[in-house]
Amino acid sequence: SSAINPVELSAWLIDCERKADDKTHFSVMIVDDDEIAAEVYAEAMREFGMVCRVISDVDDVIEAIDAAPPDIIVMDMQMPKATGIEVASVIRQSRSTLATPIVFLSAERDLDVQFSARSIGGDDFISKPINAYKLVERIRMRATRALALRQMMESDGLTGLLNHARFKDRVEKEVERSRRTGSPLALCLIDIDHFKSVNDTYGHQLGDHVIQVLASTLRNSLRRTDVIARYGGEEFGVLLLDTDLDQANLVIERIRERFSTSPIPYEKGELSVSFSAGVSSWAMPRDAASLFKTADVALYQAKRNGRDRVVT
Ligand code: GH3
Ligand code: MG
Ligand code: MG
Ligand code: MG
Repeated sequence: SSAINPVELSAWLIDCERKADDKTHFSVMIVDDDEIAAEVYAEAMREFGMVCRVISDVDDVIEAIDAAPPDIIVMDMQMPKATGIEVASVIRQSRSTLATPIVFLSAERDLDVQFSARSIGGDDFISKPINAYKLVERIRMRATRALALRQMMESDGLTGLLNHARFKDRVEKEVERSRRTGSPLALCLIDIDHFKSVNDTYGHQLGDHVIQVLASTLRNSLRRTDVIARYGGEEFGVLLLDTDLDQANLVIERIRERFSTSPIPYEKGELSVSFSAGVSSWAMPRDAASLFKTADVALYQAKRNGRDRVVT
């Protein structure tokens, strides 16, 4: 994996900010004891398509965040039960909100207070009063940046797919969910066949290109709700929601057929590549670990049986 170049990163972030629509669907939480004033800001945000909640009692903040984690938090400084800085410090302690941007909104002009707001991890400090639309713009920029960063942290650099760690998290979450709802879930592990010889014969660059082609084949063939990841070097993971083993087998088989019969053009000709896949469904195993184990065994069997096939 390559290191992040700070210059490229900031150029890319600026680009993201430019591309962001006027109508964005960020979810914003405003924490402010002055509910009436906060609602004025909230209304302006809603006009721009944001989903906005006002929490006026600091005792409700953590519960509200757990119920629906916001993309960004706007925090008043002076509140009767606790200061905004105190509430923010608590929010910063939880792993799930560690990176959620917190924008302080305050009439406080004391530089020391502004400094402590920054030092506990505040992302911005905005002085009240501020025009509601100016506030919306500041919030939109902060949230866009934070979402773009998060997306980059969670995705694989070569393909833009989810990376290994995030994929495992998602599978665990979805297994939990389907355990509750009873809806089926299928996991598929895909490994490109004889990829070493692709690299050896055609070079690493074309190897990388093959990985990208398979990534877009998967993206174009699956539903938006399905979860696709680059699981390892030339290995992919696919989580099919609301899909049982038979359906998953059909879906992956169709993709296998399409991929292995569509040679990949390159400057000197065409290159035929295939993959093997192992599929498991959650109805058999009881947790994410055994879901992975079963799919892995099936993949191994697909390789043993001659590759270019799907085994359930
Ligand atoms: P098999 O059919 O048994 O899977 O054979 P294989 O050659 O694909 O074997 P294996 O899965 O063990 O080898 C994977 C190879 O993929 C090894 C590694 O050099 C190569 N590889 C891993 N990541 C990348 C990558 O990001 N780019 C390129 N070009 N090659 C990669
Ligand atoms: Mg206040
Ligand atoms: Mg492999
Ligand atoms: Mg391989």
